[in-house]
Amino acid sequence: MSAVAQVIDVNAAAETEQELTDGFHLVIDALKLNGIETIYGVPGIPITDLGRMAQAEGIRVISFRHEQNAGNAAAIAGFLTKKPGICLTVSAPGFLNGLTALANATTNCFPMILISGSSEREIVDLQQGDYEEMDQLAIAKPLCKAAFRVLHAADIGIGVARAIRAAVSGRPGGVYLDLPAKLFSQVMDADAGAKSLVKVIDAAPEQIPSKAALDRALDVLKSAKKPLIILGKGAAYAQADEEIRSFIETTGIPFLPMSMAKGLLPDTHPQSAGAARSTVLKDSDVVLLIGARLNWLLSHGKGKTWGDAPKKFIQIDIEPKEMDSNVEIVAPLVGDIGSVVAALNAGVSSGWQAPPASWINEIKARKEVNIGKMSQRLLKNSTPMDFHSALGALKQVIKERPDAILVNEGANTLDLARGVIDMYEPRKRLDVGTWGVMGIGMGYAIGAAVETGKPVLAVEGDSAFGFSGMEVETICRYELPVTIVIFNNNGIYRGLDTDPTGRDPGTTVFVKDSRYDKMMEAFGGAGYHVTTPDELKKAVDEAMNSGKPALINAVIDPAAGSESGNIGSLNPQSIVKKK
Ligand code: ADP
Ligand code: TPW
Ligand code: MG
Repeated sequence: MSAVAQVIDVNAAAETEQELTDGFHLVIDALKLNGIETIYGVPGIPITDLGRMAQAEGIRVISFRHEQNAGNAAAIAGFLTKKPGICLTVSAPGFLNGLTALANATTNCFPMILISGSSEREIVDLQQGDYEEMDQLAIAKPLCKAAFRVLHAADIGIGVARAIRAAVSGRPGGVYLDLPAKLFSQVMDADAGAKSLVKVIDAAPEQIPSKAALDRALDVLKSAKKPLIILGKGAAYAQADEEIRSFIETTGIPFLPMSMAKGLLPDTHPQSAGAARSTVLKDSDVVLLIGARLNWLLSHGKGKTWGDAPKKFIQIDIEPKEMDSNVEIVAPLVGDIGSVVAALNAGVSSGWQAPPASWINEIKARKEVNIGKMSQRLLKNSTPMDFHSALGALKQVIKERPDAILVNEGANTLDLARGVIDMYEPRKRLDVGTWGVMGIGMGYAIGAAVETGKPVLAVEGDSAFGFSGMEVETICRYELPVTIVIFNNNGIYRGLDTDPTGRDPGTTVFVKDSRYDKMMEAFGGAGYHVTTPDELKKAVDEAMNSGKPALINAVIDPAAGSESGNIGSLNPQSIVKKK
């Protein structure tokens, strides 16, 4: 062989031996490098193989029946773990189905990343009608914290890193990552590919306010005669449980948990003002907000709910723009809750004066009256059950199983369960959040079961359940320890509406006496049909002891609920009466 021929031969061998990687593998490697263990999604062009390969590479891939539920699972994974939950969808319609969950995550300050495959850029941008054509990046942008598109395999590492950092740093939220179909089969040298990956260092850096800001806050708090601490879901998210408990117990200040902050300290804690909510909002003089916004859920910090007495607000939040958003914040503490509360703890460690006894006693007296009234209603054994008698049974369930995760949605089913069921541990109550959105139920239940391995009890209005009900198949397929209780009152709020013309069913009612338990049975799970509190308690216990998927259809008096639960006053009223 000539020398020249020999050289060519060697080069050819080197070329075939050169290791290659491609877009598929780089996306998976980038996620794995950053500790992502689970992907929630729905397969299809162009991401079917991405899901398959991710599964083969050891990532857990949970396939749903609808992207919104996969997105909700990812969002709640973010809330529970402080790592972004990943939702993977196909282009246009799949992307849009996931987008509601992304927007909801952003609104609730949960970190998640929606990764969607997309169509040919050249065709999309010329609007030539590609398969599932849509300018997804442009549509996602206003609905999330950040949106990125990766066009070159060599940029996948950077793209994934930016998405992760954007989701969890500062105020957490949703991020969109657009991956065009062509990217997945782009090939590059494996070594260069590996070098292009980025491990995100210190994704959510500690942020500590100045000494001046801390002193200012402590001075205001010290001046209070009737102090109150409000804990929001940001406080639950922060996982600063011990610091928060220590601050509250050292200062002796009463606390009021927002819905998803319940359990940060037990609802049965002597300092809990949960059962005296209206009194403490009205009568307090200094309010310390920890990871709670003064939005509609707190009547924007003003008006009748807050009474006439002058009030001073101190606020701990990672987002500077949150300060003064609704009322003046006299002592802003911009920083991460863990660091800020630790710094406050250092400031109150010696010689802190407990709040005046008159304030503590006022709250105690109000609590006793309200708890007394409530316990009467919980014990009622009426047939059909009303919400309270059914909830009496579930209150007992959570008392006996404080580590179970409670998912809750509906109107009456939500508002009454929130008030009745005491929570004992942090991040165990997951619900409709800032938007009051229906449809989070099964997604949150699946996400919570997958991320924590804990039993999940989903307490669902019959309407609320319908928004994500098909995922009972997913729950059965992955054999998740999820027990669903449907409060079946034949409809939305109540089951009694009629069409005044007599033509159709009323707008808020469903098929009477439906048997949701049969849906679960269709996929191999256990179904129960119960009509009394005792039967309900027994069925839930049996289901939760089994650790297997179960659905309990709990018959509730269709006349028991009120329009929109606790927020009926938000309904606009018509003043024109048609004959
Ligand atoms: P809730 O609905 O329970 O009242 P919100 O969702 O209104 O709670 O408020 C949560 C707040 O917590 C948001 O303003 C968010 O910026 C803030 N937050 C989230 N995580 C942290 C954190 N680690 N440190 C400080 N603030 C945080
Ligand atoms: C995405 C409006 C608020 S509550 C609710 C609806 C439809 C259902 C209430 O009926 P349910 O509960 O669940 O049976 P109960 O116990 O009172 O009978 N679409 C979305 N979100 C919301 N919030 C609505 C509609 C709504
Ligand atoms: Mg209902």
